[in-house]
Amino acid sequence: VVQRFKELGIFDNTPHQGPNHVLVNEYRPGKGIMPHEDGDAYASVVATVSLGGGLCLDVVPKPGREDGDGEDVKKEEDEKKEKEWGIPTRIFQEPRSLLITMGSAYRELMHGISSISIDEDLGAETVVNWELLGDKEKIEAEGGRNERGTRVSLTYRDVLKVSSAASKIFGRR
Ligand SMILES: O=C(O)CCC(=O)C(=O)O
Repeated sequence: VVQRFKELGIFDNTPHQGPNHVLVNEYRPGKGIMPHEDGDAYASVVATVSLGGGLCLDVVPKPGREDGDGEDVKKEEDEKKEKEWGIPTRIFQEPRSLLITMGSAYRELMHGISSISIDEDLGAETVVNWELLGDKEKIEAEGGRNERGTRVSLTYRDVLKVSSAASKIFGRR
């Protein structure tokens, strides 16, 4: 996998020019993860390999800063960008697919997975990567539904600060 990343140049511009961290997550049907951002500990590139079942990744805006009354206040500029990007949206993560999240998609948006067993209403209007899917026919045959199986995701990242204790043990920085 890492060799393929190199060929594709995914991590060419990150400090270690390759992933030094991989997180394995398992999602059984009905299990998800709250919308979040991945933060500053990593370079702003994530490569996600999906195995097993497919599911939708929800892509949502970051909340605005709160004003004194606890109301969300958003910059007009942010709202304009979100409109232009069609946010909120969904990315269907097919089995054996690779999703690369980088740049403003990494820094300016949040992602999460709904805790549901079936993704519904899947189609060109509601899934941003619809045209890129390898097997949309399968979803179409199910009437725009995806019954989730167990999905295992591998998320590869470049951790910016590798501790010197770890580098003594693993012999790498
Ligand atoms: O499994 C995924 O595709 C998302 C994982 C995730 O959001 C994370 O590890 O931060």
